Amino acid sequence: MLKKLCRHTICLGLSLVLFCLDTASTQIAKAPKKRTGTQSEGSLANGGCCEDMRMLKIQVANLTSLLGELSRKHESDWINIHLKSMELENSKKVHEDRLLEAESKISEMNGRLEIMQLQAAQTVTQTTADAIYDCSTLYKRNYKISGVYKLPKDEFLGTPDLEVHCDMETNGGGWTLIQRRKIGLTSFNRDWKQYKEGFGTIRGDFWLGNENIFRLTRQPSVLRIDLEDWEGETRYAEYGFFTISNERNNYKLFISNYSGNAGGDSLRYHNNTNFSTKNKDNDKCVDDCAQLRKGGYWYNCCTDSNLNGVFYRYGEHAKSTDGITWYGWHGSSYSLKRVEMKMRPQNFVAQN
Ligand SMILES: [Ca+2]
Repeated sequence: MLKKLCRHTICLGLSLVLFCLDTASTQIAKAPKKRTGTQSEGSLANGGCCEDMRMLKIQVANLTSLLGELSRKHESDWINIHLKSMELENSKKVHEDRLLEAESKISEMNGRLEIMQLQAAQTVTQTTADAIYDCSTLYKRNYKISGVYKLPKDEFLGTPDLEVHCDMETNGGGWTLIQRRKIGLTSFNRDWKQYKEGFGTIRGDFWLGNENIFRLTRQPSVLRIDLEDWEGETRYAEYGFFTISNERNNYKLFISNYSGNAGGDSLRYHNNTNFSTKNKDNDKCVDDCAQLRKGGYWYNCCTDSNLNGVFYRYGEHAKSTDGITWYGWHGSSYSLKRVEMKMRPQNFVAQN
């Protein structure tokens, strides 16, 4: 019938051709519908269980998709947390780097200053005949910046060269430091030989050495002790007369003429006593004070101050009697944060 109709359309116009094509496409479209109908009739013939099966399959598919969604959400939450922690870690590192950079710049500047001071001190000795005996001599030569200097070897006095730390500011300046506690990494529980020769680092914590101190006190000297506690308060004690004897007399201490605001003269108790270390008990006690107080010092029986004791940090500083103590200010079990012992000649005159 289609063929017949199409034969007629050859003689008809273009509009009838279109009609023919339209009819044909309708016929073609109908064909698959018929096939589908036949198939579904076949499936229905299998009974009602298939409907349950279909529902179950749908439920399983739904649950699977729900599980997938949950797992994706979980994963994305975890990734977010991980990213945030990485972000925090990075910003912490940036801050740390900046801090390190600042610290290294400061230390570099300090290093340059120290080199300039050393060069200046060396130049002085090359151009003058007078010995550079201590920091007060340097001060008189117009070196008024606090820091590390090198005292040159002196053939006439028979003294070796020596690195010293000069305080050119406190109460007129000109001070040669003989001891400092401020960082706490250097142990002061040392033997006789180490206390004799000196130990530690001149830029940090150190003991200048009993032999050097003895040499420096051969001219009439003043001793000054600067103290700082963990609250940032400072005190000082000054002795208008200070000297120590030689090694044969156990570097015995002589001090007098106290002045200051340190709450009391906590070095007087140690006046006229020998120096003791952990391997040399020269104290006035049946006990071994150097062993008990863990330092080298002019121990009596045993202490009213223990400036070479154990460095305790904040929080640990008020528990032991072997700390860096000054009884007149904070008692027998408060370890100080910072100490400087320094000396200069009695005839020192501060300049403006
Ligand atoms: Ca003893």
